[in-house]
Order: sequence, then structure tokens, then C-alpha cells
Amino acid sequence: HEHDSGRGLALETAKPEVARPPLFQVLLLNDDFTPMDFVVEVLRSFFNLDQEQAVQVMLHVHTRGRGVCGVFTREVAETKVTHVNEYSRSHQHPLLCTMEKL
Ligand code: TYC
Repeated sequence: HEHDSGRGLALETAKPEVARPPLFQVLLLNDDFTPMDFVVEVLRSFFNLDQEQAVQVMLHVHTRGRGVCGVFTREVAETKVTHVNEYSRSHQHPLLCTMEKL
């Protein structure tokens, strides 16, 4: 039978919370052999960076050892890592791409 919930008419409607998926940084690691132009091309073609952004990220990786290419959900990050590493290997470059949970 009837019982007032106590929330009142104006408060009955809850905001539909949408779960935020975990995010992952995709990183490039520096090495002594991969040509700078190749790294820039990877950043442009796999991470949709423009020439200026790609050169900035490449130089950051070159000087600091590692750098962020982008932030993605797990499946997208995993796919980027696999594609970049396969592409680098297919061109005989040791360039390494990895991911880390934020
Ligand atoms: N260190 C490389 C060179 O001097 C360039 C490079 C930059 C390599 C970024 C990898 O993720 C990398 N040719």
C-alpha cells in the first residue's frame, strides 16, 4: 500500500549517470636508431597529429626518453600500440609504443 518515498515530486528524477571508462596513455619510447622523420610520420598517421604537434612530441621523446601520443579507452589504445609496433617492425625500426593506465 501507499507510502511516500520522502524524495518529493521535484526530486524523483535522478540524473542518468554514465560510467566513464578507464583511460590509457599511449606512449612512444626513445631509441638511438629510429629516424626522426619516421617517428613524425607515425605520429601524423596513427595519432592524427599535425606536422607541428608531431615534431614537438617527437623532440620531447628524443630528449626526455618517452612521451604521450594520445589518451584513449583500452581497446583503442591496444589497437594503436599493436599497429604502430607492427608498422615499425615492418620497416626494420626498433621504435616501441606502449600504454599505461592513467
Ligand atoms: N632518438 C632518435 C634519433 O636520434 C629519434 C627518436 C625519437 C626515436 C623518438 C624514437 O620515439 C622516438 N634518430
